[in-house]
Amino acid sequence: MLKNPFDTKEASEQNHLNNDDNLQNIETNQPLEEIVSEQDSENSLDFESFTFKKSEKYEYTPQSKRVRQSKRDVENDLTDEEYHERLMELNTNAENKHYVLFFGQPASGKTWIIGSLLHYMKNYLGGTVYLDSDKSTDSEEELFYQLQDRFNGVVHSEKITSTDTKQYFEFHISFTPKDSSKPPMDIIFIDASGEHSEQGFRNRHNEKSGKLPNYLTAILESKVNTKLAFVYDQSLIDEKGSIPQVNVLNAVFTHIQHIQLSQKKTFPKALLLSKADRIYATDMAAVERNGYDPMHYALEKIPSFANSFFNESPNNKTIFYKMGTFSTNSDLILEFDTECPSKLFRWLYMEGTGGTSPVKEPTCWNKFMGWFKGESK
Ligand SMILES: Nc1nc2c(ncn2[C@@H]2O[C@H](COP(=O)(O)OP(=O)(O)OP(=O)(O)O)[C@@H](O)[C@H]2O)c(=O)[nH]1
Ligand SMILES: [Mg+2]
Repeated sequence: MLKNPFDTKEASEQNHLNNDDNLQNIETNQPLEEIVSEQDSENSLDFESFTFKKSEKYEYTPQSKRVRQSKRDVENDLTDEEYHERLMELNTNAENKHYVLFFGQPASGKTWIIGSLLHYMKNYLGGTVYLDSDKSTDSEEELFYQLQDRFNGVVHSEKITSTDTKQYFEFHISFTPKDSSKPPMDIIFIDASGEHSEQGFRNRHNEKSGKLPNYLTAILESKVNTKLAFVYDQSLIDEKGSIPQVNVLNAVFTHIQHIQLSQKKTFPKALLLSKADRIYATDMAAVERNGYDPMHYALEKIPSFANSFFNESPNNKTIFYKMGTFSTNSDLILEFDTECPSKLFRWLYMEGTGGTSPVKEPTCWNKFMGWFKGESK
């Protein structure tokens, strides 16, 4: 059995104990080998074929009895052996796994964007959507419900805080479209702290810097389908002593280029201009100057990143990402807007399925009628 690199030592020991428990007779608590030998003497059946149950090489533990991890601890990098095991785990059934990685500075809005996608998928997207709890840690399940509550406007829901730098989160979401002719999809959203993106930028005073944490490179180097979202928040001010936001994005982009070149693959990419409600409220002149085009806006604001990003491929997308109306009092969403989450999800699904749309697309006639009635989309 593959060892889970995120498995703590105690958890593995506990797991082992559970396995031994499985070998006990539930009613008598008598070890199975004793029962087998008793039965063996009673009748002359050959029990040799049953001995695999006690074999040290193969001990099956049902999913329901495995010890659930509390979190994905990434305080230290994976060792070479753990990295190798993680790659093997990722590469198993890789073609059916769709990872989505979010990069960007702390507080740029990554966790909230993931929250908005999850809220859209659970509440507005036609089909069955659930978090696969068998593949989740306790922290992931907690954050999943915290995000749901926050977007559902539950009054005493906990606030979403800055993502912990000592762990990262995988949301394993299973999506089965209502229309059975459309393929189901397992999407795994990765929420990492902004500090882990910053780590990509070389700082001579920090020996860990200059490369991405290796739990992220394992995903990038594996054979799973991976899509990347770069998050840029124009409302964040580069503070003295901190790494400028555009340098973080450039550093991550460069690491991605190296992986792409060495492995001869290209990841689909999107640039999300986050907190677009704030862009519209405070930077409308620039939006107008750029003809409401997010690509031109990005080229004006962060030319060094945007040039490379858009020149890499015409398929690289960008969007002013808005998720609704925020309260001026606190980070409370007053009204949810499905437009951007639905566009982002549509892009993810279509990239993952080779062009199938997750929803019933309007016909030319419907589009015309919508336009006739004054609808913009
Ligand atoms: N107005 C507005 N505020 C937003 C939006 N998205 C996020 N925020 C606020 O921005 C802050 C940071 O958002 P997060 O999603 O936690 O940022 P992050 O990139 O995950 O940050 P780290 O986890 O520290 O890397 C939160 O206080 C949110 O309330 C948005 O679309 N509009
Ligand atoms: Mg976060």
